[in-house]
Amino acid sequence: MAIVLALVLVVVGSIVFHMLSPWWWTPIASNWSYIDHTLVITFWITGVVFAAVVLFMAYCVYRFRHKEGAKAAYEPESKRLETWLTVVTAVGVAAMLAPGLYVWGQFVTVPKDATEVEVVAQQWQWNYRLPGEDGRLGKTDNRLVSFENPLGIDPDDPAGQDDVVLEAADLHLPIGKPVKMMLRSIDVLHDFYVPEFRAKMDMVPGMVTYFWFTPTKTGTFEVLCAELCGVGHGFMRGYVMIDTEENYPSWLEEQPTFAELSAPRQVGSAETVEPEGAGAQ
Ligand SMILES: [Cu+2]
Repeated sequence: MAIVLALVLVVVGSIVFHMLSPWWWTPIASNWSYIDHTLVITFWITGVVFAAVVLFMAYCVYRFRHKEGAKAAYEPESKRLETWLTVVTAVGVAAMLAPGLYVWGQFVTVPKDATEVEVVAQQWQWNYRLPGEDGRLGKTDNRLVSFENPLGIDPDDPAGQDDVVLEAADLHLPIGKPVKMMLRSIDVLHDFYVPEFRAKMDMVPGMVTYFWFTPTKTGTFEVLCAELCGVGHGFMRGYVMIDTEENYPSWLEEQPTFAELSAPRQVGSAETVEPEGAGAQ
């Protein structure tokens, strides 16, 4: 009887904990409420199956408890039961997978009016690149990455000259505008994750992964790396600020472009020629 009670308590306790849990997801700040719906569907299906299986166990422990003289019947196969279980399991698994595939299709189908925003991960910081006035991002190549050119932007591509470069800085985005997040890594695997946007994706060296979303709330949202990427992984954090449409342009204007960042550095390197020569003596 104690085991029966314990099993029932596990079910009731799990449901109560789920309902009253303080560890619930953050308020959503993007268009991806679909992601939440898929999670709720999964919770329902796994929750019902979990409760049914454990309660069935409790029932069996009680109903078929030891009785003097009672003998267990040996029935290794039951076609009816197997068919029934196979069908129910298949339907349950399909019901969990189908919504995910449906949402995934939308997650990577970028609307035409989305602005391209590049996220460049490295050990252990977040860099970003926004298109300049031409609305296009210039070409990049990881072989061009250097101290002067941390994002590896191709200096020969005119489209890249006006690109806004944010090195280890916070990203700002305007509210209500769809953005295509293009994810790159210049060293190891990382994963761009903003819980409030219900969006995350791996960043793989040598390729560009992407998803899109529309910010629906202004505010400051934390960026986390969701892929163990070395000793600094836990400190690989940043912020995305969602600005109002009026505030956004004033922030954008103040950010440096690739051309601006390259120019003073060339002057700087010319100036350092003399001290270098002096140092050699
Ligand atoms: Cu990382």
